[in-house]
Amino acid sequence: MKKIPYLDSHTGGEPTRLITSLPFDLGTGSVADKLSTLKAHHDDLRRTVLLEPRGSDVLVGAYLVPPADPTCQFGVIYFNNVGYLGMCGHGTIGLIASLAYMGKVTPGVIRVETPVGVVEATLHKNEAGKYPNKVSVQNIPAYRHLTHIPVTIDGKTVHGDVAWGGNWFFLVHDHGMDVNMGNLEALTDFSWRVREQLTANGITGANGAEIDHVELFAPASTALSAEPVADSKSFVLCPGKAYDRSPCGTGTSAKLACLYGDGKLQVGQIWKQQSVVGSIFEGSIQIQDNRIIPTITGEAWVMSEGTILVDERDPFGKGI
Ligand code: PYC
Repeated sequence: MKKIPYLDSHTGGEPTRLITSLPFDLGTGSVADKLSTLKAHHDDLRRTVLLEPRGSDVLVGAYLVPPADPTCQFGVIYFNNVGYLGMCGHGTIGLIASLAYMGKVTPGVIRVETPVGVVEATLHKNEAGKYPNKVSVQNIPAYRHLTHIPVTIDGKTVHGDVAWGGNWFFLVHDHGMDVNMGNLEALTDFSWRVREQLTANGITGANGAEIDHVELFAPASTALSAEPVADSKSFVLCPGKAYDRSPCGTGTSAKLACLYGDGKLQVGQIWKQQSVVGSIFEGSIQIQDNRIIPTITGEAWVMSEGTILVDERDPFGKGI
């Protein structure tokens, strides 16, 4: 029986399953190189860890791997029900809070190598006796690639921007849909069809990269005071057709780049992004060498730890 320990957390409702030790060696290359090896030779572990009957489409996984960059303390590779992510904002907040729970990090700055670059997490102090769980992630540079691109669904044309925040996003405002929990099926169906249209029309990120996340924006919910609790609310559809329960860290980074491009966000200004389930990330940007560097802040909560057991006789042991 193969045994793989894991620790589950959630960040604003979106889960992250952390695997801290891999049952094989990925060599000494960069984290991007390690991802290539995983894809080529070990994809069955991703399926084992995340897919039904053990997991579900909603889960995002994180492999902790040794970094090649000597300035980094950790390396990480994120994955989901259909493949691998470049970066993951909610996952990095979950990773750092999980490492804090395990006693592997203390408040301060922690540099993490991902397949798309180095991110710098700041673990904030917490009250005595509680593991620190609030994390700010300074992401890799974000940018807008294309602006106001039309896509037609059932005769209705909507427009979106194509932006990079560690993954590729199509950000739509003029969809006219209710972004709330009672409308999840319609939001999912619409976003999926947008994604299909992007593919059909050859609309891609830079260098032909597939746009595999769709974000629908709407005004944020209001508090009892009738004031909005955030600057915006979003529904984010992930590559494997599950929606992000969190406001999506890489998606918020892409949004910040677009806002800055439109002159609607100043350097250092806080932008509060609410998810469809109501959780909130705070984001801001800095400009370094003419590049937009987003920082996303949120909280994660560890919620279960255990051991994955893989019985070689189990026909569904490596996922359905
Ligand atoms: O928080 O960046 C994120 C993310 C990507 C996919 C799911 N969450």
